[in-house]
Parts: sequence; C-alpha cells; structure tokens
Amino acid sequence: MRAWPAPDVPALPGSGTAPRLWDTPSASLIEASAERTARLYVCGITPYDATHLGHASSYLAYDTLQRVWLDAGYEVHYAQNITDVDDPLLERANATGVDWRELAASQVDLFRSDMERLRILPPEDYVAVTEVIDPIAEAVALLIERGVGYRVETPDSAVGDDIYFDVRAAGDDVWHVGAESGLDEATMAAYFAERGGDPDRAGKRDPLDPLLWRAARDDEPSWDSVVGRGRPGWHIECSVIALQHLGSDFTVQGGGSDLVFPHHDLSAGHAAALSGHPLAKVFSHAGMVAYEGTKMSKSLGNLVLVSRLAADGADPAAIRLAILANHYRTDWEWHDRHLDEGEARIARWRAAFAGSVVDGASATALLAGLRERLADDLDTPGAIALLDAAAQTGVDDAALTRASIDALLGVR
Ligand code: 5CA
Ligand code: ZN
Repeated sequence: MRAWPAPDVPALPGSGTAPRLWDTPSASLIEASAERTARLYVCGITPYDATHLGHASSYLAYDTLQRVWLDAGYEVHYAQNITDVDDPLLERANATGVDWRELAASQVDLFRSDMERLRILPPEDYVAVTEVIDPIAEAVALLIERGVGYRVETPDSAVGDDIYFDVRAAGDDVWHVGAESGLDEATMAAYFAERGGDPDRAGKRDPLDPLLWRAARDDEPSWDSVVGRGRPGWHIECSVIALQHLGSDFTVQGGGSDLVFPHHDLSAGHAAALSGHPLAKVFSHAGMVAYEGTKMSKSLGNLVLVSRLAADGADPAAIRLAILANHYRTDWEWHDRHLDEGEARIARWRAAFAGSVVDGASATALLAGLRERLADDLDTPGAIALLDAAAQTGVDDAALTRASIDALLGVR
C-alpha cells in the first residue's frame, strides 16, 4: 500500500545518541540501539474512525523515536500495517450500510492526509492485511504443523473450521504467554475478554487461546487459502507483516498501551513460534488520550479528529506541539485549551527564533540539551521546556535552533 510523502528532516551538526526507551515487559529503560539500521514496527489503524488525537499521539511518539535515531546516525526501517479486515470495521460497515472496502479506503486516505499534515515520517513498508492473506494463511498452516495451531468446529453457517493458537503448547524459552506484557493471569484474562478475545468459545484448549483464522461465514469477506476459506485473526497479521519486512528480533515494537495485552503479547507469541526468535528487543507503549474526562470513542461521539481541527483552521505545528507537550507514556486528556497553548507556543518560538541575538543563549548548547532530553525516553516536555526558556532570551544562532526544532520535533 502507498504510504504518504515524507517530510524533510534537516541534518544537524554533530550527532545525538541512541535513546533509552521504556520497555513494558522488563519495566525498565533499555537502550534502543542497533548496528546500523534501527528496525521499527508500529501497529497501524483499523480504518473506521481515523484519525483522532489518540492515534495522532501514538504515531507522533514513534515519529519522535525515528527523529532521534536519524539524528544519532542510524538508518531506520519502519513497517506499519493496516487492519483493513476485522470485526470492528465490518460491524461499522454493516451499521452504516457502507461497503467495508470503501469504508477502509476512505479512512486510510484520511489517515494518510492527516499524517502528512502532521509531518509524521511514513513507514517504508505500509502493508494492508488484505494484501498478505496468502502469507498469513501459510503461517497459520505452519503453526498447525508445529503443533501450536489447532482446529475448532464451527456452527453450520460457517464453511470449514476456525483455527486457534495454543498459548500453553507454544510456551518455551523464547516466549510464554505474558512474556511481553509482564501481566499476571487474572489481568490477562480480563484484558483478553475486554479487547476482542473470546475466552468462552467452546472447543478451545485454553480461554486465552487467540483466533488465528476465521472460517468463512455468510456475509463476511473471505478468501480461499491453504487453510481453507476464511480470513485472518488479528494478532497473526502483525506477526507475519513484521517478520516479512523486518525479520525477527527487531529493535522496537510500538503501539498504544491498549495493545499491551493481548495484541502485542500474542503477536510476539505467534512470531516466536514461526521464527524461533523473540519478535523485538523493546516493547514500547504510548499512553491513552481521552477527551475531557472520557476515553475517545466514536460511540460516545467525543472523537477529536485531526482533520476537524485542521478544517477549523488549526496550525498543524500547533497540534503537534499540543501533543508533544505531554510525555508519550502518560495517559492524558485533550482539552481545547491544549490547542490554544500550542498556538501560543509556536507563535512565541517563531518570534524568538526569527533572528539571532548576539548575547542570546548558545544554540549549540541548546541542541545538546534537546538531544539529552529526547534520548531519555523521548522526553518531549523536557525538550519543550528548554526551548521555552531559550525563547525568553533568544539564541546566538537562530538558524541552528530552527533546524534543531525541525529535525527533532518536526516543527517548522
Ligand atoms: N489495527 C490495530 C492495531 S494492529 C489498532 O489498534 N488500530 S486502532 O485504529 O484502534 O489504533 C491505532 C493505534 O492508535 C494503535 O497503536 C492504538 O494503540 C493507538 N490508539 C488508539 N486509540 C488511542 C487513544 N485513545 N490514545 C492513544 N493511542 C490510541
Ligand atoms: Zn498490530
């Protein structure tokens, strides 16, 4: 799938360092370093309610990570999926009478234009599930062959069997259920039920076993494949796309914290069973954004869409700054005043850094400070505070400061 055009990232003098990033399973900071190429997978959208500020906030976190890597001299190989066939998308399409393909295509278009507007670095590989049905079915067949995938009978309305992943049989030195989430059994059971799992499905070996392949049902999209007619389960799509494009043991697996379990844990489980290696070195999660007190969701009608803010005249740089003023790992609430603060800040910076001030702050020292803050678990609020302080006095090399802000924070 086509991604979106890449923004320019100016090269800065000297170089930054590999960032230390919070790793969910070990609950510690880990150096997200690589030999030459840092490899990143970030879970993409399910295209039915894009692009709200929660999405934007998650993608901005990993945009910042890439900017830090680029500044440290790494090449970056970034892959992202599109969940363009899954229950919530199909439910929305049915409820609104829109063809599921049209719904997905229109939302992916909107997402692309929002990402471009926000100057978010695009993935090199942008892959929709519907583009990789065969490789996914082949992976499912391999999991059955290895004794960690099994068939479960379906009701009469279905054609063939559903296929599940045996989390207990798959457990070994490389991965066991809970390995990448660090959660206890009770919490995993609760999250599994809340987040698209089917703990009570008759015929499963363990309540936590996730669906690998759903046999064709009437009125649902399905494809012929080596494991019968049907469509992929959720977690296996990300395992297969990540392994295909990045290989195993890549640098960082990222997404919002709603994906810690089951999604990231079980995709790592599928990938370990397929490759014999861990999926990634660091499992990173961005906090959840709510709107004035409540989780953003279409059913509550409180989605703040990037496209809506832009249509109302918001400067995309101000939207970026409004989001970056929150540390990516915290849960936070969007209030309309955040945008006002972003607008005020960008105006102050544009005035302060328009020209150099002879006895202003050292722009070189400022750059070193920004690098130090961002390498410390992407501390964008800390970086912004340094820039706010410099904006009070002006800097001795405004061109360098403008380039620093552009390269590291994506703001011009
Ligand atoms: N397609 C799957 C991932 S494979 C999915 O979760 N899609 S999504 O559209 O629901 O979310 C896309 C990304 O945005 C995910 O990384 C998700 O964790 C993140 N996200 C969704 N809602 C929020 C929110 N309110 N705040 C922060 N991040 C969010
Ligand atoms: Zn995913």
